Amino acid sequence: MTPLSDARVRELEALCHAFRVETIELLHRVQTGHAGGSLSACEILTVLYMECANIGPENMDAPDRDRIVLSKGHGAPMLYWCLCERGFFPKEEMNTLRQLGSRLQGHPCMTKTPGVELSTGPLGLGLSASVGMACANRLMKNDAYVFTVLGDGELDEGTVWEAAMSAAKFACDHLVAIVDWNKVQLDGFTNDVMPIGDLRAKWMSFGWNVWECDGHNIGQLYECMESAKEKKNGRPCVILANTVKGKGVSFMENTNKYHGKAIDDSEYARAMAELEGEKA
Ligand SMILES: Cc1ncc(C[n+]2csc(CCOP(=O)(O)OP(=O)(O)O)c2C)c(N)n1
Ligand SMILES: [Mg+2]
Repeated sequence: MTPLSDARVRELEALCHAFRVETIELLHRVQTGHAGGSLSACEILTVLYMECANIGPENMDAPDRDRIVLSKGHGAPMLYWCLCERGFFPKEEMNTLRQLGSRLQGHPCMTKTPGVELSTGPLGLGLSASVGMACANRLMKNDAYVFTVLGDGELDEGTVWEAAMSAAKFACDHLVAIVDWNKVQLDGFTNDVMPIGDLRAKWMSFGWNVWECDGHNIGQLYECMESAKEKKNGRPCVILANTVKGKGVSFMENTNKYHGKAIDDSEYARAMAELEGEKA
């Protein structure tokens, strides 16, 4: 595997910075939406959509396209920025986020929103559906990958582990799960709500290949995703991406306070001053 060039890494970093600014502006303007989990998943979704997954408006109807499932559906704003960037719908439509009648609801809708592979929102469903997609691909002889992005709080759902066992049993080696491992969920720190133990050992014991990386490092994410695609030992793959909830805005980082809270005017001004300062 050839690593991404420095120039491409810098381009994607700039894109992620723009996504962060646009997310804060948008969520402040519409006074709704999940900031923390969107900022945390920014690089994961960007590297998937811009580099590692073979998916775009041009092949959306092709059965052998790769699929991306945002199982932590509340991260929808960041997913929508990536879909805009790939040309699935115009950027102006983002202003309709979470409005009545909009195609861009608070959680992704596969029947309304172009590019969305699975409707999500209720946590714990995405991996099961992804196992089904991976098995169907094999039956249909599609050499395609399914990438599924999960939250770490989402791992408290028992269905995730049922799906993990099934993926191993059915030898889904074209399935790549990515855990947005920010250590925080809606109600507080993940370890306080439900201690998850040794996450790496847990996935390995469920029969998965495991990678771990800095989930805000474009180059590392790319290398893990490409290695997972190349690995063919009959086991599904998981990438434990160490992230920071609210990444990029200091007072939103490492807290559940901005999980789903509307951004007020003074928070908006502080966040923008920080983000703009970073760019300069
Ligand atoms: C089945 C289910 N239970 C509860 C919720 C409410 N809820 C939405 S997000 C969330 C926390 C998710 O935490 P995590 O998976 O860590 O996401 P992130 O930190 O990336 O935002 C909860 C409990 C839900 N969407 N679905
Ligand atoms: Mg979390």
